[in-house]
Amino acid sequence: MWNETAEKMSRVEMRKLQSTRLRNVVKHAYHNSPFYRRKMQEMDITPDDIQSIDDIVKLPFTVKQDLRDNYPFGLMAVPMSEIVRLHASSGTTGKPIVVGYTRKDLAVWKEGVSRCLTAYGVTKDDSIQVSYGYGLFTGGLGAHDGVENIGGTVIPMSSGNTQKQIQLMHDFGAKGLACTPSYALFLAETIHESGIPLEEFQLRVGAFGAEPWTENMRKELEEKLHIKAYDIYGLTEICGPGVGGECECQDGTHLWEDHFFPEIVDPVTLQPVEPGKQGELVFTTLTKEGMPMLRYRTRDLTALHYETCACGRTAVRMDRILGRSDDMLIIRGVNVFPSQVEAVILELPEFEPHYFMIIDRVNNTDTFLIQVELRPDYYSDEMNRMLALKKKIADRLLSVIGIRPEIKIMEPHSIERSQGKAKHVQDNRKLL
Ligand code: DLL
Repeated sequence: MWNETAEKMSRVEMRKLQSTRLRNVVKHAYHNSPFYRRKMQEMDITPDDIQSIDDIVKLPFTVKQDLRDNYPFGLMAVPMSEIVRLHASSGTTGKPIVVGYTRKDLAVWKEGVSRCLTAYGVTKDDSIQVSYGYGLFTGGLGAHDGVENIGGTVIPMSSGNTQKQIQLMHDFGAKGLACTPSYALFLAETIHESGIPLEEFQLRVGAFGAEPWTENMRKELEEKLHIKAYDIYGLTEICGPGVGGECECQDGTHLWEDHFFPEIVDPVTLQPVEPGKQGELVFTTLTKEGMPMLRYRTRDLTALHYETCACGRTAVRMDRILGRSDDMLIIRGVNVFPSQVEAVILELPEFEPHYFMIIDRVNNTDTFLIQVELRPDYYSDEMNRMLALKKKIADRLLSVIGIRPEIKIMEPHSIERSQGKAKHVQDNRKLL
């Protein structure tokens, strides 16, 4: 373990540490962030009302719009002279959100990524190809710093230039690959097409995140690349990749809760839900200086488990992210997450893991089309066989998500490959 004390702390000790740190961060936010002071005054609370981690429920929530409203630097709680790095996330609409980090914030962030890498079995003897985008996106630089921090060798590729990625991964003998799962899939496909035998690569670990992915996608990547594929989770507002990561047990994503305190709340009532139950993930940064976040609503839907993991870590484990509440589609009244569609497509051997969903409204009725590529060995000129395959996938989707989509079987390679976060949905209804 990278930090055994923190990763294996007893739950009682952890609550104590979290209580001390919460008191400090609330004082810091109250005294140094006009935004939080106003919010707390509106709720008629002062830092004295926060004595232990149990008092966290008294604090106000923070949402993405608060960051937008205070663009660019309104939420900084230190003078700008203390900020050594800025990152930003554009989202699809409106102004970007901007996050500033002090030197200490960067150290905590690096530590989070280092804990993840160590949990995957990566050591200072390994080289890791970082194929997350570098720049304002936190993926590239975040993963980069984590690799350097454990003394490993970084290959700072950033995303894109896929042929060169393959060549250098091969020539430099990268042991690990850090990128989005969808880009990893594209890289796997490109390796296969290059004709270079997989045995000539030394890859054995993937650090995949930045977008929802399923267990079936994990299997696919592990088989196609002959690696162990691990989850890494994070978001710009909290620090970037390394808020948590999986361990060798691949049984939930450990969250580094000595720095980032997680809660699960009901997204409608905002009341806490019981451990193990699904809801919206909310984070409070316990040690952040530059831009502390109190009860930040991530919109990510998941559940938390507090039992000690088989690896010995006590750090809370998070289920795979089902999706974001704002990514949930309501089609003919049925709630559909793209991750559910992905799980079905990947469990059927006839189909490639490449799909695109188009939702529209015709004559006041929602239409739901899924384009999916067929594996070349299943291609046939016989109409009946193609119809049977369409029926098979539509039936399976009906039983899992409760709605029957129209299926369009696509030629190999016709669906656009992603080099960063994949885009799987086009909802034309939003344009109406
Ligand atoms: O995606 C940070 C990151 C970079 C994480 C590289 C992991 C690896 P944002 O662009 O702010 O930051 O997007 C954050 O992406 O709220 C989730 O919805 C989603 N997300 C991130 N990691 C995962 C994951 C980065 N492992 C948003 N599984 C989050 C599912 C994830 N969704």
